[in-house]
Amino acid sequence: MSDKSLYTATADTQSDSATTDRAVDTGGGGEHHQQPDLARLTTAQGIPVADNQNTLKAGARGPALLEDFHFREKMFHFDHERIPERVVHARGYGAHGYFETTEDLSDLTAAHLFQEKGRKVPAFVRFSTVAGNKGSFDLARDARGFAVKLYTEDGNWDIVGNNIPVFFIQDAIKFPDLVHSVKEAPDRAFPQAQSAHDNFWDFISLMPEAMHMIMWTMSDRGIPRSFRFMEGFGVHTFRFVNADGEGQFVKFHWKTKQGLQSVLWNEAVKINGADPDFHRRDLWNAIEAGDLPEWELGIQVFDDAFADAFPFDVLDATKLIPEEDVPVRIVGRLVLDRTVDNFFSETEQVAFCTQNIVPGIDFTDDPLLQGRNFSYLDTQVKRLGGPNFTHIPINAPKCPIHHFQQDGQMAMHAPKGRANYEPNSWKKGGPRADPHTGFRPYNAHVEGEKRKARPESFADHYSQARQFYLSQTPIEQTHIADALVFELSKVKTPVIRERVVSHLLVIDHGLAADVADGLGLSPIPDAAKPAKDPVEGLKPSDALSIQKNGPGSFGGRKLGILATDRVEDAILDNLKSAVENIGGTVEIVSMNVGGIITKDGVSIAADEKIDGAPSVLFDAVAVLATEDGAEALAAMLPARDFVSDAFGHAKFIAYTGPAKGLFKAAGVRETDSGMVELSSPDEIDGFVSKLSDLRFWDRLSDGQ
Ligand code: HDE
Repeated sequence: MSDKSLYTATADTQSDSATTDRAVDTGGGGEHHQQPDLARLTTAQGIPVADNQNTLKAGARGPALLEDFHFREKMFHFDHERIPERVVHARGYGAHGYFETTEDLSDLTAAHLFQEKGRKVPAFVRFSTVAGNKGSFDLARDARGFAVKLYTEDGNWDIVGNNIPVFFIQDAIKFPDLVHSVKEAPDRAFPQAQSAHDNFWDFISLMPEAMHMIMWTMSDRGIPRSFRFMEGFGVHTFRFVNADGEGQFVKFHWKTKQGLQSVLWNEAVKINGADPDFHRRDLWNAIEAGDLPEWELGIQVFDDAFADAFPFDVLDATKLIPEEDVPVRIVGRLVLDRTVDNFFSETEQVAFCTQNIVPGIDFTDDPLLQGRNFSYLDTQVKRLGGPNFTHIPINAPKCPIHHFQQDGQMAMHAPKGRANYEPNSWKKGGPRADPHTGFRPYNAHVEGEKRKARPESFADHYSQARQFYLSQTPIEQTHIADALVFELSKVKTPVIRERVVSHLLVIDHGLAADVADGLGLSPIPDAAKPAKDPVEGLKPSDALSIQKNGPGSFGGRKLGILATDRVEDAILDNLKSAVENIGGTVEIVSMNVGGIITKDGVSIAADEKIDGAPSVLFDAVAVLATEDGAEALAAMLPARDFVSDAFGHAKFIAYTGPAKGLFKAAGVRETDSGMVELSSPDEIDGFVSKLSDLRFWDRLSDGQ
C-alpha cells in the first residue's frame, strides 16, 4: 500500500465514523458535524475535544503518542470504573420514594418523623439477593434484602432489613462462616448464587439455630414474584424511646399493598434463563408506568413484661413474635415513585448502615445487631474508598449537618473558618452538642460477667420452625418439601443429607418423611437431639402464609396474550381493556415480533416474539388463535412450552376454541375450570374475575 492510498482509506473511515459519532455520542462529534442542541464533548478537566474516534499517532499508521491526554484520561477513568461489589447483597436494585407518617407516635418515640400524622420524608430503597454476585440472576432461591434509607430531619435512619423476619444465625461472629458456606467454594468457584450444594448444607446441618430461617428460605418466600409482592422486616428487636426517656421494644414490618405473591420453583429456573433481570425490570417498568408500589410500615410494640413472659428471647434474631400475640399496628406508608437517574451513582453507591438511627430509636443487645453495627460502616469504607462516602449525594443527609470531621480522600465539603475542634473560644466557633434534642441512648441497665457465651434463652431452635411449617397451606408445605429435596439432591455427601433430615424430624415427622422419600433415603436417620425441649402447641399463624395473604386482585400483575393473525378484534380488544381496567398489564406475544393482523385488518405490534416470552414471565395467559394459527403454533416448540408450562404452573388460561389443537400438541388433553373458552366477548368477565386469585391451585392438588 502506498502512503497515498493509506491516507485516503483513513480519511474515508474518518468521515464514516464521524457520522456514527454524531448519531451515538451524546457528547457531540467533530466540529463539522456538531448539532446545535448537543453539548460540546470535553475531557473531565473541561477541555473541548475535537476527535473522539482516533488516538493521536505519529502518522496515520504510526505509533500512538503518550501526549494524547484525552485518550489517556478516557482510558484511565474506564480502568477505574468498578468498585468492589458488596460481599453480600451484591445484586440489587433501588428506587426513590417517600415515607409518610400516618399516626402520631409521640407517646412512644421522640423520632421527629413520628411526632405528627402527615410528616413526609424522602426515601431510597434497595432490594437485593444475598448470595449471588452483581451479575447473577434475579430468581435465585435466597432471602431478599429490603434496605430502606429515610432522610429525616434528624438525620438518616436506615432500616436494613430482609423479606424474611428471622435470620440463620444468632451471633454476628458466625456471619463470615455462613456467607463463605453459601457462596461459591474457594477452590472451584462454583456453585454461584444458590444454596443447593454441599458447603451450605454442611454448615447448616451443623447449626441447628438456622432451622427456622431454613423453613422460610425453602418456602415460597425464597422465590418472590417480584420485589413489589414481598414484605420487609427489620428482623431485630429495636427500642422506641420517647421524650421522657421511656423505652418500649419495637419490631418493624413493611406490609406490601400489592399482596404477597411468589413463583413456583420450576418457573424460577426458567425465568432465570428467559429474563435474568426479571425483578429489576418489573420494578423499573411499574414505576415508569406510574403503577407506584407501596408498603405500609407496621410496628409491633411490647414492653419488658411481655418480653419476659414470651417463650423465646426477643434478642434472638432467629425468632419472630407472631402477629397473633402482638398485632402489627400500621403507622406509615412508603411509596416508590421515581427510578434512579444513574444506577451506579445511586443504587451501587448507596451505603446502608444499621448504626444509622435517629433520636427516638435505639438498638437492643441482640448480638447479631451489635455485630452488624460494626460491619456496615467498615464495609462502606472498603467499598466506597474512604471516610467521606456521606458526601456522595445518595448518602448525604437532607438535613443540615455540622461537625468537625475533616479531610480524607475525596472530601467534597469546604468548611470555612479556623474552628475545627471543640471546645473553642472563637466567635464563629462551629456547632455544639444539644443535650435536649441530640441523640441519647436508652438508659438500659447492663451488668454481667465478660464472657464468650450463648444464653440459655437462645437454645430452642425448632419450635418456631415447626410453627412456620404448620402455618402454611398444604400446597405451600409441599413446596417446602420439594425445595428441600431439590437442594439436598444437589448435595453429594450422603451424611449431610442425613443430618438435615435428622433436624427435620424434630420439626415435623411428615415433612421429614416426605424429604427422606424424595431423596430415597433409607433407613430414616434418628432425630437430632434438641439442646432444649421444643415448646408444644404453638398456634399456627395465618400471617406466615403467602397464599393466605395474596393480592386479591390482578392489579400490578401481567397477562400474556399469545395471538395469531386473524384473531377476532372484539375479543382481543375487550380482553386487553378488561385486564387494564383492573390495574393489570397486557403483553402481546406472537410468532414474530412484527406482530399480527387481526380479522378486521388492524395491524397490532407484538411486545414479544414467542421464543423470547415463555409463559413463566406472565401471571396468567390467553391463547387467541385461529385454526391456521393454532396449527402453526403447534409446530413450534416455544408455543407448545408456553401452553404446557402455563398449565403445569396452575395459571389461569383464556383461549379461543381452535387453540385446543395447540393444547393437545402441548400435552394438555383436557381443559379444567381454571381455563376459560372465549367463544364470544361475553365470556371475558368470567375469565377476568378468576384472575384475582393467585393461581388455579386445584389443578396442582389434582396431581396433574
Ligand atoms: Fe447484612 N451486610 N449483615 N444483614 N445486609 C451487608 O453491608 C452483615 C444481616 C442486609 O442494599 C453488608 O453494605 C453482618 C441481617 C441487607 O446495600 C455487610 C451480619 C439482615 C444488605 C453486612 C448481617 C441483613 C446487607 C455488605 C450478621 C436482615 C444490603 C454490603 C451480623 C435484617 C444493603 C453492605 C444494600 C449488606 C454485614 C446480617 C440485611 C458486609 C455482619 C440479619 C439488606 O456490612
